This record gives sequence, structure tokens and C-alpha cells, in this order.
Amino acid sequence: MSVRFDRALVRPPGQTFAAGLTSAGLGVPDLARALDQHAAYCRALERCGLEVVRLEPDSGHPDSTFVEDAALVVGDRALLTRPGAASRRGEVAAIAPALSRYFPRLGRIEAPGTLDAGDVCETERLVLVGRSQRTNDEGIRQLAAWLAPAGLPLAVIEVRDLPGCLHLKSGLAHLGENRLAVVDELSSHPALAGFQRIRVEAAEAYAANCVRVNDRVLIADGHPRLRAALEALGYALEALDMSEYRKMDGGLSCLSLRLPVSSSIQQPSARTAMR
Ligand code: CIR
Repeated sequence: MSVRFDRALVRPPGQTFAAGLTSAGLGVPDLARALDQHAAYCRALERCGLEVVRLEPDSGHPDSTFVEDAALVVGDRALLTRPGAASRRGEVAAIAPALSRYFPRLGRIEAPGTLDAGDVCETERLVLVGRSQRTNDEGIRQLAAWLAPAGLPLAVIEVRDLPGCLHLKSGLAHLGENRLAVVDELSSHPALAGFQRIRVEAAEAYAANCVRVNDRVLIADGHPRLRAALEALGYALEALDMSEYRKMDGGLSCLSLRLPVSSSIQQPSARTAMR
């Protein structure tokens, strides 16, 4: 079983995309190519059965295309985060109006807490959270309090010193059916012991950030071993070229905020593009 989604919020990259934060050392992203890749990503979400709500590009926030970090949706509730990077804090106010069309009340992480939702991985029975360069202990404490009414326990995984792992979900993805795709360095973590783990070898670590969306799994193109492992398990894959987002430390999950079917308190205006 996995959560079913019927809608995704996305924000195409703006003109300042190349000025975002990065440690990848892979060069400057090409905006035209990034826009093409974003359009292909949206088409893949539509093939998964989602309505894609495209927010306006926001050049005031170069990293704003990574919408997943600014808010967390669990079931029928949404939480505005407080990103660890100061340059990203304004993304939260920019996404709040779009989210409040679907969620009457939004929770909020308050200072001095920091939380990037790229550090949060929901599974069937617990929520995994990364203590990372962006998410601190106070942010995790506030997240635990917010999750408590849903009866979801939290397990903390340290990723601060894990090379190439900006966020927890840079190195791990929940695939449904009690399965995780996970990089070697994290696979023996005690919090993951009860899951079937699909190990992602170092050479393909970037592909650990794959995304289960309804009956398909989105995976970054060019990772044949993980691809074969997932196909052998019966997953239908959508392989996507992510080269320009990888240059900015971004992966597949960060490019959308996926809304579960239960959160669909729709208003007619929600179907139009919005800021
Ligand atoms: C950043 O450093 O914040 C962005 N350039 C990349 C964020 C990627 N988000 C994610 O992995 N959840």
C-alpha cells in the first residue's frame, strides 16, 4: 500500500535559478534545459494521474522551484516549514496562499526551529526525519509535536556528515509496500530495520531520491542498476533527465509538493495558476 495522490504543486524555475545554493560542483545550469526538464517532470506526474498546479516562477527566490522543502503535507494537514538556509525562508510565505486553498489551517515551524521538508519521509507506520545541515533539533521537536495527533511516531536519522546528502531524502525514498530505496551508508540504520531495503550503490546514489506516485515510480535517468532492481520488483518507472537540477543539489522529490487524495478540499479557483 502507498498513499495515493491526486494533485501536485510545482513551481518552474525562474530567471535566477542559477544563483541558487549548490555544492555539487557540476557547473552552471542551463535555464532553457531546466524548463524543458521541468515540463517533462510535470507530464510524468500527469501520467501518474495527478492534476499539476503550476505556481508562478519566483525569481526573488532562486531555489523556489524546490517546492518540497517549504511545506510538508501529511494526510489532510499541512505544515509550513522554516528552511535552514536564510535565503530560502521567503519561499514559505510565497507558497502559503496556494496551500491554504486546500488546507483550511496551516501549521508552522517557528524560530529557532529549522526544518526543510526534504528531510521528512513519511512511511506507513512512522515518519523518518533527517537531522541535517538544514534541519535542527528544535525543528524536529516541533515536527514531532505537529505529528502527534496523527499518531505517527518519528525516527531521527543523522545525515549532517553524510557526503552528498543535503537532505534525508537525498539518500532514501519510501516506495510503499514497506520498502525503501536507500544508499549504502544509511541502509543499516536501526530505524530502517523493519523495512525491506533496496540498496543503492555509491555510483548511483543520486537515484536514491526517487518518488513513488500512485502506480509509478519516478527515477532519475542514467541509473541502470537501481532501475533494474525496481523493475524486478514490478514497479512501472518513469525515467527523467534531471541534469540541470542535480547541478543545484536538487532531486526528483524536491520539485513537487504532492497532495494526498484525502486533502482534496477543492475550491474552483484552485484549478487556475496562482502565485
Ligand atoms: C538548496 O540547496 O536548498 C537547493 N539548491 C536544493 C534543494 C533540494 N531540495 C531537496 O533535496 N529536498
